[in-house]
Amino acid sequence: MTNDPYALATDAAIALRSATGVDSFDVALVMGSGWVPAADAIGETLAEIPVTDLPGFTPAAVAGHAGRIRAVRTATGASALILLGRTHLYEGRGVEPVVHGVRTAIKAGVRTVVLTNAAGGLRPETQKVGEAILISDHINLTGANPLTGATFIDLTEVYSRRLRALVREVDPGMAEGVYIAFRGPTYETPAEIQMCRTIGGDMVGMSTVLEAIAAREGGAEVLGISLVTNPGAGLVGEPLNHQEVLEVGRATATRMGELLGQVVSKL
Ligand code: 6GU
Repeated sequence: MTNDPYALATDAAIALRSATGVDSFDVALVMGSGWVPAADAIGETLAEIPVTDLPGFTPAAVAGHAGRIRAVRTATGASALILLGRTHLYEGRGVEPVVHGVRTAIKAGVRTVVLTNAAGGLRPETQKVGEAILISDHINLTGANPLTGATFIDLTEVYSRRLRALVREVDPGMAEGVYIAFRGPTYETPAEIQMCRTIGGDMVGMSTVLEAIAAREGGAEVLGISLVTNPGAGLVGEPLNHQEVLEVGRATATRMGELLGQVVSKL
């Protein structure tokens, strides 16, 4: 097996084509924790395989992160690749496994990448638990970057204005916000949450930003959506618990699946 991550993604895309019988994909959706049930509303399943059937994918390390890839045909005839679960930087395998799914999707023809996540809310004054928020921009505090060398790519519009406007055609009331990513796996301290508010964050999590950068490098348009599962530490209420985060995600998943299905059909 190659140790060039781009060649590995090409190999995975070839294996993906033969495993699913789909020649080229239009859109990829990465379903974060709690978002997996939303996948069912996006279209008719053509094939589903464990990610570990493809070169370069690592088994899911955390409960609630399924680690499967589904090929779907939408009502409008588009082919979608749904990644059920993702690899996180906090798993300690480095940055390449984190972005391998997005790179594979792009090698398989994808020009649109939808990244979903479960996030902490930094603005309990205006946000509700269970609310889905469009990501307008990000602040990458993971300390990592999927690119190396003199790849000075522009990140002025990582999260496409056009795609955000498409979502608002379906759900005009959806708010936008800036997503801050930490490496994890710990949740933030109350002081870190205060810092996030001060520097302009609206949501906080442990994913998405590296995949978004890899997608932009690959020339894809990116849509990001956070599901607010709880307020950040110290803002209000009880301390955080991973089980609660998963449960809140499940409750809104169906509604989000319908929204994503409608958005994908407008691409
Ligand atoms: Cl409060 N922080 C982080 N980093 N990730 C989260 C979260 C908080 N809530 C859900 N996911």
